[in-house]
Amino acid sequence: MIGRTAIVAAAFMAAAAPVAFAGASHHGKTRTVGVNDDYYDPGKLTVHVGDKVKWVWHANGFSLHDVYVDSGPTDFHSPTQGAGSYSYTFKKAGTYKLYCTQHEDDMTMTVTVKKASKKK
Ligand SMILES: [Cu+2]
Repeated sequence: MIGRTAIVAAAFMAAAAPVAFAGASHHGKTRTVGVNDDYYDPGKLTVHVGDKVKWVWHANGFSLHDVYVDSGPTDFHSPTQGAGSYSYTFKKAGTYKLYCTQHEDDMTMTVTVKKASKKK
């Protein structure tokens, strides 16, 4: 009888574990930011840890732009390009000040990353 109880307990834990994991994790969303001449649209964005931000170049192709972290919990940067897209999944909460190295005074944006929200 002890053996059987242990198996039932193990089966219960195996069944419960994925549910607990799903409750604690955040299913990431994707937010899109336009890269234009010479601004990001939107210039401010709030996301959660686990969310992906996809920057899509709408520039005319003659001007090159990129996405660089000026200050923030982590560094990342896109290639300098005239077209295409670049995606980054935020893993650390905090405030990221981003800029384009080609237009550094004019072309900036702020991404606020909040801790992953728990699903109800
Ligand atoms: Cu630029």
